[in-house]
Amino acid sequence: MTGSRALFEALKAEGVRHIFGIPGGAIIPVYDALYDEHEIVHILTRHEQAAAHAADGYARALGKPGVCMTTSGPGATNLTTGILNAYMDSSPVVAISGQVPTKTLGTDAFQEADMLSVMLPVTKHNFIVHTVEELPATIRLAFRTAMSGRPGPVHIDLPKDVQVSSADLKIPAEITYDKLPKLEPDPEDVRMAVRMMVSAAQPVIYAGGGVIWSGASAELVQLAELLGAPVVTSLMGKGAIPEDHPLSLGMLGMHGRMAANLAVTECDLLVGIGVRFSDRATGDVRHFAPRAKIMHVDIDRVEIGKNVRVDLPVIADAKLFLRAVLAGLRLQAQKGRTSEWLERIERLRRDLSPRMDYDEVPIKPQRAVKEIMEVLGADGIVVTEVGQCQMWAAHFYQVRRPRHFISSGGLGTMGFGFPAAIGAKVARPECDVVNIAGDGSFLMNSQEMATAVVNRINVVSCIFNNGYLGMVKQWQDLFYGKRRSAVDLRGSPDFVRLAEAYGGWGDRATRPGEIGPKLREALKSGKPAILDIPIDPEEHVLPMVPAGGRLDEPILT
Ligand SMILES: Cc1ncc(C[n+]2csc(CCOP(=O)(O)OP(=O)(O)O)c2C)c(N)n1
Repeated sequence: MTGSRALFEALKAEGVRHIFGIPGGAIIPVYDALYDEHEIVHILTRHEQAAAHAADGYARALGKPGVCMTTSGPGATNLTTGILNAYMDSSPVVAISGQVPTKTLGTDAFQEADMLSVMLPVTKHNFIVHTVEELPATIRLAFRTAMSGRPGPVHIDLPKDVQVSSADLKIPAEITYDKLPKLEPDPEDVRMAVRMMVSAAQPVIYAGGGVIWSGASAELVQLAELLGAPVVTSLMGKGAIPEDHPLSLGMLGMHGRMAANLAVTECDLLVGIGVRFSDRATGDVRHFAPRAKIMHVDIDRVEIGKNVRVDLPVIADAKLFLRAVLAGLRLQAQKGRTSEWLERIERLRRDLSPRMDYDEVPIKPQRAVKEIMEVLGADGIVVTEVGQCQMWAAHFYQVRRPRHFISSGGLGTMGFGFPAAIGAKVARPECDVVNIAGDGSFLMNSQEMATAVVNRINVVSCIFNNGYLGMVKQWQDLFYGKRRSAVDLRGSPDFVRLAEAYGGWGDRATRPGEIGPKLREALKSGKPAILDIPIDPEEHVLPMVPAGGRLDEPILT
């Protein structure tokens, strides 16, 4: 068997069904083997960065690894932003790149890039396959690494001579990720956690992407209900609890909901599960949850104590921790909180619930989010680009299921949304997928309209078109005396005609009330679509906690 054939056999043993990529000289033997491969579908993107984002969106929507593949040199380096994006958000992307033959490594051969060095700081782990004999075990190890513990991206460098060499190779048996070992919590930590929860008067749960990756949403809701504790989430945690649940307060942080930020400020116990306590979530750490004991449950020990002081560290899989704690609480016949804290939470929810029913022209973004949310219901998947559009979605959109909100959190990568939406739709074709986009971000990977049209990947990009790099403008307006520097996006194409030029569906909604019906039309069009929504260009994302500010001191107007 050649290395190239072995690669596909090994990928199938990992359950791989889709690959996003672009070929080139150093990976041609693999693409030649692809010619005879009928079980794996290869989706040719128009930029390698988009292939990485598509694999990332695929992984986040499905809960399994997403795969991308490129040639060496520029093809491989084009992956870097997408791989770092996956790393920052703990997404299991496996990236495979061709490499120059082993005997020319280090000679500045044509399209040689030292990918081990490039990928080292942006991956969970990376490999170079030196001989064809190593290949099957390396693929297994790469997928295992991506999926075990805290998920993350892995890069495999595959020299051309390894692709064409033959050997008598044994491909490992098919894997099921559910069987990977999970990290059990220490029973003593569980006992302590139960004790802290029982004695708290005003507990808050802060849930993140770790809850979603461990499949612990049901347990999270049970804990919230049993404990009488509201749940706030990080950006990655959106959907961990249905956001229309009476105990859900939405996202916290810089662009979080006031109710979430105030509950964290007032609580006496904060239970962080699968979260990073990132600076965008905490604001000034000296004033973050100032009255609370902090419990931090994470599968990755390096996260604990990194950003905030922690009273009880627990290194464990979120689902196993939650199950153990639930068992402990039931033994204590925990009946839930006194009504005072829950009444306070209910008041915060009611009094601070954000307004979305604007009917002005130009359209207010809050109204646009409302109409999109009503069309998609609980089953649709929302992906976002980066900027104001993203934060309007994060603040206002109520996500009801895990894996139904996909956004670039840690890296904040403009151009992520559209290819990630393509990946999500490939992973979950039964779901409507909408990319909430800014005009600037969308243009960073708009060439993927070709990928979507050719492969009939019918996602809809709703472009919140404000003619600006809006989030930068917002910072300039608020913190730099309205000195708008290099944020005017004049020169963008007519997005309706752009969609049509690619053979997609395009239309524009200019008045409130038009977005819902036109989005329905787009979803029914049977084509990838763009709905251009000119929005009020002066609108800011508010409330906003300035960088390094206190969660209870937001800018309101
Ligand atoms: C690749 C990349 N370049 C630059 C930035 C810095 N940045 C953050 S938000 C933003 C503006 C985004 O504009 P747009 O996509 O139009 O969305 P809006 O904020 O207007 O909703 C910029 C330039 C970034 N996050 N990513």
